[in-house]
Amino acid sequence: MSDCIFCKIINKEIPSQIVYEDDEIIAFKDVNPQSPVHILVIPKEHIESLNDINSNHSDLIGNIFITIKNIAEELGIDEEGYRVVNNCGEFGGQTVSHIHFHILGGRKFSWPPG
Ligand code: IU
Repeated sequence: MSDCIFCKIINKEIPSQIVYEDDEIIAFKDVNPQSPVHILVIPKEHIESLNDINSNHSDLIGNIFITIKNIAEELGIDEEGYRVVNNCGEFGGQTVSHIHFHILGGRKFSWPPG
């Protein structure tokens, strides 16, 4: 999608600090980190939100979560633990309309979220 900031990151029209990339997924450092480790994992396909996934995306979503686990291992946050967040829609706090999964680590988080 031409006016999507994350599509521009995927297409390298906007620079980002990429930590992982394959044919269908890219992961990069969040520009406004909320924890010592804050990575965004996104599909290259422009899917607006969790509301827009369907059974055709089953493999993609599975691969995203395997990628999340692998990145957590590579960044050394797997043993102490980390948080994976998807914000969906206005009440969920979604600000970028291209589905993304936050990996947050390097500090202890509280529950429930605000
Ligand atoms: P949210 O779940 O939609 O609120 O998260 C969007 C995230 O995208 C947020 O943490 C931003 O800091 C991050 N981000 C980014 O990393 N690079 C950008 O160019 C933009 C937002 I715009």
